[in-house]
Amino acid sequence: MSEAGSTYIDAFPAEAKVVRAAFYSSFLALAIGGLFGVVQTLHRTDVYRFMDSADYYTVLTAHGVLLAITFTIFFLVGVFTWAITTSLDRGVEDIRFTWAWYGLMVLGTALVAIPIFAGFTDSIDMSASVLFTFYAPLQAHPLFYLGLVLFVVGTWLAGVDWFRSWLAWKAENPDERIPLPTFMVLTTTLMWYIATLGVAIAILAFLLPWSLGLIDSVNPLLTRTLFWFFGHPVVYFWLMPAYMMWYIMLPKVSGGKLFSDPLARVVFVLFLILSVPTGIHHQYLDPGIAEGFKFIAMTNTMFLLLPSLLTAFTVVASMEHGARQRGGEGYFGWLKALPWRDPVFTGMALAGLMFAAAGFSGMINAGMNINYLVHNTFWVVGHFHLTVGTAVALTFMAVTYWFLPQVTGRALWNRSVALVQVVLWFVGMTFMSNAMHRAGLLGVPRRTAEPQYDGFEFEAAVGSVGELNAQIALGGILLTLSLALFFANVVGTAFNGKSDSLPANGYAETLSGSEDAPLVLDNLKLWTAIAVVLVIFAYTFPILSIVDRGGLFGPDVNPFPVSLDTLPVLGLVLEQYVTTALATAGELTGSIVTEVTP
Ligand code: HAS
Ligand code: CU
Repeated sequence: MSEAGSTYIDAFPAEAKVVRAAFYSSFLALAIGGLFGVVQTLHRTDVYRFMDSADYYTVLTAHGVLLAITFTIFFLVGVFTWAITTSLDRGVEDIRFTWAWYGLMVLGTALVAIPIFAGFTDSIDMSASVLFTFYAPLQAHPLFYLGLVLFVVGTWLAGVDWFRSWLAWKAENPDERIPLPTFMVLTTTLMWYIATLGVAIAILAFLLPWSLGLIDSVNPLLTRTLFWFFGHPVVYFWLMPAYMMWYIMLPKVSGGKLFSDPLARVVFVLFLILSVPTGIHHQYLDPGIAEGFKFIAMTNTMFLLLPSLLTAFTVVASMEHGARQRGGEGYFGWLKALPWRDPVFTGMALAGLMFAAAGFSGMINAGMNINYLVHNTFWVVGHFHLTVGTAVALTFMAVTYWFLPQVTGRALWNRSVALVQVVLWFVGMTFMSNAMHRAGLLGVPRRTAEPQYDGFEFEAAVGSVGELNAQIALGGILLTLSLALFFANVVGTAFNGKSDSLPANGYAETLSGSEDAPLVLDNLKLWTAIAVVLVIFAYTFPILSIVDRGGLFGPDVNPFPVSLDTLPVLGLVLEQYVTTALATAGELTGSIVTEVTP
């Protein structure tokens, strides 16, 4: 680790610039995406509507893509670059390469944004209102897919950069264990490489050629399945950097040490192995995938709870160790000794607390039968605002208060504002996501601009739809206020004077260190091989049977939005239905008559 007293920017000035650029890119996405968030809550709840409901889906796409993809991933590539350079104590091999992958990610984002924003105006003949889950039959302008490809290739090259650093370090330190933060970055990157294969195939083989008009149709179930092959593990791509912070930063700011380095390694290995072969748990309600395959995905998902349960134990144990170092006592009394006035600590602790609730709603989603109750309802939206919207986003905001001085050399503008900000996020999210979960149980649908139907009322056993809407809108407003405070601190810090008395760069030490971890844990090749085998087991047969029945390029499926040409088709389908129904009714009556007539 770098010498005591020096900040990250002192030790690695060139790298600090890239990390800072990545953070600022991430915050820009957070600002725009966050603004769209409050527009949506107010629109859906009918508290304040100023846009056409048809534009809701363009807003939703921008909100989802900017927050779930741009904000999270730009932030995490910054954190990972910091983690690699700090824990290996060496700069990147070639800073031009580092800027190149960052530049590619920026270019990709710009290309994705153009068609999304063009969707707001009719004067530009372009749109990409396909939501964050961009599978067929929704179709976007080719620029959207092209931008996504460049963005993902940028992240792949970032991974190459991190692996290069590690290999160079390993050549000089052949007998040393992989430092824990580097281990976490490498396992996460390997998981990401496997996961993104699904989305790369979906885009390059199907969606991009389809939107370019090179092929007439695609098999929607196939592109959905390839999307979820990536769409589930991407959530761990967001979570694992947040976990990294809970393992290496939270114990330090709690005043203690990480309870167990070996357990942390086990957790990241489990994520590498199990994140991908579970994606079908997003497709329990998709006809065309046999129940058996769904059952396998469910079983894998239940095993995947294990690394998070281990994390809950290890991280809370580390916090307790910190609290006892600070004089905390008793079964629960130690909680009081934690540094609750420190926004970095409090933000992360509240994010963890929320994630405990998020884990429960995740377990409910994961149960095949109970999923039928919540799928496509507002419940799911509640779930992912606790996970990516709090466990991840709040952790990222909290650690920003630690990182900003490290990458700018300036003291944080205002710690009290930071503390209010993280608490406000927690409170806002408590209102919003709790009400979203409850609304989902009443059957209120997700992805809908106007969820209320004419002549139909959702019935609430407790409270009312009005009360739920009020909580959702209130929560959304508190979250927006919280974001405003966050940006005040980011901008205020950027304009603060340089400071000489900043905390040194570094992370938590361990109670039980890498010397206690079996060597096999560092065998990345072995874990990757097992991960690949499990993916082959989980996906080969479902994909073969989807292609077998629906064809590689599918039946002739028209892209949405549906044009009027489809109306005659609908007429034909209806006619078929009626004829078949009449015929069946005729046969049935016939057989009943034969049965009752002796
Ligand atoms: Fe999920 C849907 C199942 C975790 C994100 N999920 C989604 C969607 C998103 C998402 C975005 O099985 C919607 C996608 C869409 O648009 O359709 N999810 C799970 C399960 C987990 C899980 C089993 N999800 C996440 C994470 C996400 C995320 C993490 C983002 C980062 N999810 C599902 C399923 C669906 C789904 C189905 C499909 C639903 C449908 O029908 O559409 C598990 O990984 C959760 C495990 C977590 C735990 C909690 C452990 C507790 C900890 C806290 C420790 C406390 C601390 C603080 C540190 C077991 C680690 C202590 C503080 C003190 C003061 C003491
Ligand atoms: Cu999932």
